Amino acid sequence: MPQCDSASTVLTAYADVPAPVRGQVRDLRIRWALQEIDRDYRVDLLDVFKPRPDSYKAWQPFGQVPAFDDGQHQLFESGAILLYLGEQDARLLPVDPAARWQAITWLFAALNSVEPFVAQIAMLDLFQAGKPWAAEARPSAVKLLTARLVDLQTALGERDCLAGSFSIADILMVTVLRILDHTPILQDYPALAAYKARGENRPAFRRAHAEQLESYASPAN
Ligand SMILES: N[C@@H](CCC(=O)N[C@@H](CS)C(=O)NCC(=O)O)C(=O)O
Repeated sequence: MPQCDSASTVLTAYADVPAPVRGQVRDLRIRWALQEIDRDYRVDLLDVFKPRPDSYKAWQPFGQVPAFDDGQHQLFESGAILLYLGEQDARLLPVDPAARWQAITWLFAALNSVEPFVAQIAMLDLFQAGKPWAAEARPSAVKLLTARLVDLQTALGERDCLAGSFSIADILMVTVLRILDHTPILQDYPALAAYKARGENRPAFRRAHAEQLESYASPAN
């Protein structure tokens, strides 16, 4: 298994998180990429419920996870870490310039054009649940998201992957779409649901997902 206590590649994650966000925390993106290329890594676990120390903020300025260190570079931001890993392995980022730039373009699209709309729904449903204004804001958030999902489904068309072959763009887009798992929204987008399922059925995703869940201190409920 790539997760290995003596590995020189280090990733940060949380020691425990509340049930609704298990399997969603963004260290999953990096675990998945590392599993795809069979690279050993170890995980530094942080307490999500405690303020992160200044020493950690010198590495990840916002105190979030994931952060990454391979002994050469200390990085943060899941997209940047994926891009860095992609630069090192054609299984994550094609070498052909046209396909490579398509993948990089879609990586940014997942982060900038889709994730904010998806994350807004999770914010309203999971993190602000019960607030009257959250219920009021939801229909307009769904409307904005709908426009993005319609266009994303059209752009994906009949393709299996966003940029020719599987790449870091798919790791990002699939993990972004998974943020909607607590809702039935993707049922209205069968091609996107099938695309997400293809990603989740990859052996590397399954291993990464299992390792993330196994790392949590308290049992799932
Ligand atoms: N843009 C960052 C977002 C990282 C992020 O939102 N991390 C969450 C976990 S998925 C976190 O650490 N949240 C706790 C906090 O913000 O204090 C990335 O993609 O790496």
